[in-house]
Amino acid sequence: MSKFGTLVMGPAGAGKSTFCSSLIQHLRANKRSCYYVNLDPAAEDFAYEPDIDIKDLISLEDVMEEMGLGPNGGLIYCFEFLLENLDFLTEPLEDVTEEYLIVIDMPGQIELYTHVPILPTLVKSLTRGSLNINLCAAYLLEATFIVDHAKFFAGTLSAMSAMLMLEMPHINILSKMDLVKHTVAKRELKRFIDPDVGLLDDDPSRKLAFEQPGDSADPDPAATQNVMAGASFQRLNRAVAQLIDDFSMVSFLQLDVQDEDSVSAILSYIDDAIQYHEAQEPREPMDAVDVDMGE
Ligand SMILES: Nc1nc2c(ncn2[C@@H]2O[C@H](COP(=O)(O)OP(=O)(O)OP(=O)(O)O)[C@@H](O)[C@H]2O)c(=O)[nH]1
Ligand SMILES: [Mg+2]
Repeated sequence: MSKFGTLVMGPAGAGKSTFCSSLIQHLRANKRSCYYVNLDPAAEDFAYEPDIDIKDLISLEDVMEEMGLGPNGGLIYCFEFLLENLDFLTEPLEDVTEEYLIVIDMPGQIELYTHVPILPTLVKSLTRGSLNINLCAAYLLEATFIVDHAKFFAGTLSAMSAMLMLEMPHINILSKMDLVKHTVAKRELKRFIDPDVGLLDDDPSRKLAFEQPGDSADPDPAATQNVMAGASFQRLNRAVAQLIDDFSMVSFLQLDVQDEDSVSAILSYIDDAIQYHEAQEPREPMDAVDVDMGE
């Protein structure tokens, strides 16, 4: 029996929990079963009650109080504790059947995705062994990041870092599109959907020091005036952006949680990535709809 799921990740406040709720709402409206797992030990309020909540194992508040740790160290402690007590997560998941979509809501601390090897271990235990869940990562980045082009590339890099670290099917999502769709032209938006390095040159908020009159064609990044003017930093930024652009490693889907079609489109990408529909039993038309046959 196969199992299917999505791991919803991204920086703090990117809209992960909101996306999980709208995904669950959409699944329910379409008579699909879903199994909601909260792995954020600091999360308090839920639109839908989680089927598994890490807080029943360990809460960030208790860890911070008892271990004298801050929020980030506390979170790492919670995940290490979860890895030592994986049965808490894996045992209930054993019974989840193939028609379910397992929706896993992750915390927003970025170091979890980039610095520490906790997540790859967790993902391996979910995707291999007896559970063998077909899992797709959904990495959310806030659309408002596009206001500052360098910040957008930094966010893109964090998405890429998670993608390379986890080695699993992965989609990137620009969330909160409602906040930018009336201010950014469609043509301009396209350059963020498939990130284009030229964005760094066009950023009105950051004038490129290299392009000041009198600069030589190939300035020395180590020269004091270039370092002081931020020119070396700009050059590094551009090299990193060029790498993302050259390899077409990252592209984004657009999410507007208020728009049912947008949530539905993202779900279809997830379904494709995990081959959800291929594993479902064909249903008789009569199963799907209750038909009143009359007397
Ligand atoms: N305008 C708008 N606001 C949103 C959207 N999605 C989330 N928000 C708001 O953004 C804030 C953060 O949303 P969450 O869903 O809690 O984000 P999160 O990624 O789960 O946050 P953490 O778990 O704390 O990392 C909340 O105030 C939401 O109401 C969206 O699509 N549009
Ligand atoms: Mg959340």
